Amino acid sequence: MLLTGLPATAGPVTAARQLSDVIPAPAEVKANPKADFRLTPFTQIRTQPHSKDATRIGHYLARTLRPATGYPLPVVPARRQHLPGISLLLGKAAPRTGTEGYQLDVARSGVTIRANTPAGLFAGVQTLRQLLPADIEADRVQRRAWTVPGGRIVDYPRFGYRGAMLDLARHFHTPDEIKAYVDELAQYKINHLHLHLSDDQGWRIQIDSWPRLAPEGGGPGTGVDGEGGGYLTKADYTDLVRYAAERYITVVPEIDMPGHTNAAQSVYAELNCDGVAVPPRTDIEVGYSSLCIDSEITYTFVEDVIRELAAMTPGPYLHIGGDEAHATTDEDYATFMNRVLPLVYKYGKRPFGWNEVAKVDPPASTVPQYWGTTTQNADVAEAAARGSKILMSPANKAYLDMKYDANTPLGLQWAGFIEVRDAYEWDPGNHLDGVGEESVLGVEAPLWSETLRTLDDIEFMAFPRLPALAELGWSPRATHDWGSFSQRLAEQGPRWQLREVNFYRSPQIAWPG
Ligand code: TNX
Repeated sequence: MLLTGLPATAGPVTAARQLSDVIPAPAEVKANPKADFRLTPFTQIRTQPHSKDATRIGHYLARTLRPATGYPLPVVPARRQHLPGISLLLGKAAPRTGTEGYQLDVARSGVTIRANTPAGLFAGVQTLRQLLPADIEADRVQRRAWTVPGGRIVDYPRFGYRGAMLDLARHFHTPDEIKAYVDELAQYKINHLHLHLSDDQGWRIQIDSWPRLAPEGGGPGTGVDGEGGGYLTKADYTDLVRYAAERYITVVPEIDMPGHTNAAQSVYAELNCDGVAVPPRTDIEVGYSSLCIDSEITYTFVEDVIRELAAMTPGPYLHIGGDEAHATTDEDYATFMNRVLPLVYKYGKRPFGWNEVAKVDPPASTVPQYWGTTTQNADVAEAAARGSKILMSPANKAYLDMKYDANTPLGLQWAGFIEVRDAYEWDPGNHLDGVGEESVLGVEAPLWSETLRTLDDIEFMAFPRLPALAELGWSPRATHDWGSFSQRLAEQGPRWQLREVNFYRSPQIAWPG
């Protein structure tokens, strides 16, 4: 296509953006083709006066836009009289934008993002970023026009919880790798990062009252095939929590129990019923380990871990796992959970558990996370009927560690192959019998690490499926449309390339170029 008024040296011209070309799809879009805005070397970023949050978000936006534009984009307090620019304002947003939404107005004279909260402002900034041409993601100056399509977006999420999970236990992923993932999550309006911090193959978080847990249970040689050693110190964890919070992402820590506990039981003999430490394991079998249900030291251990984890976690949730406890009898499982759930409340947190936790009739504020592959689960339906909110992660739709197809080099396939379209074509509010829209807390995309080593591996499994799940969590049901989604997704490809994010070139998507 021909763009007039461009310098002859303009870089590659990609198709003009439409106001609706955003993932996740915005709730309300009203395009006005006569109102396009163009960034110039004189554009200012103007933020809500006296708001530290707005200023920080302004600098985040400036840092995002400077490398490719080469423009200075100063961040200044918004005043009455001003030149064209991008304004980030708190307050006076449409009430339906709630606590995470925003309203974005694009006119020739400027872009204005209004939100009732900093989280909403940040979400609006992610939308603005996607509305600019893909070249905006380049790390060097691109000589071209930087046009934002005109009109108005009013946007807000369908579900309050939109999550991604990383398994640090099977292979440890470093804080820098986790941060790189967080940066990507933020762009798709994911607002929770669930960290699976312990499992049979590794213990990945420092616990002071059990000082050998992490250095030994997470030391060199731990992890699948002995290749995933490492753990987070408390300082690492606290820094990660802060980094995520600056991107409006809440960390949800998980200690998996009473099964998936071989690593802890290999370090501390007293956690075993016979008082003998089990050997460390580096294979990928599941369901063989169990804490000793009848021993008091088990509950001392669990309380110490929960207390320390709660103290370093500002977010409201703490995940206690509870899946695949095949080496624990049903009776013991109930005994264990009925002692441990109150401990989570005691330290001020709301428990999450994999859906097996629903078997013990937990309090309604406990959140079962559904990971089954069918559309029926009586225990979860009963929990919903008692008032529980359910987190939806059906393994045959939402598991990012499932292979795309038979040729995918990484991943597992026990829940089937999951191509992009499979990840997209389901309705979280109408997936499980007896669990309707109002019983759904949100959607989470778990990524288990049995086969993953590097950040490249993580990215290859997450992209392009993660944006599909992000859209199911954020966008209104009425926007759901594979044709539209697959086109919008195609346009993310060049952005990932420019950001050096690895992704699977799904044959279902017409990637440009
Ligand atoms: C099942 S999902 C598990 C994990 C594995 C995963 C691999 C769940 C709650 N438990 O222990 O890592 O499958 O896909």
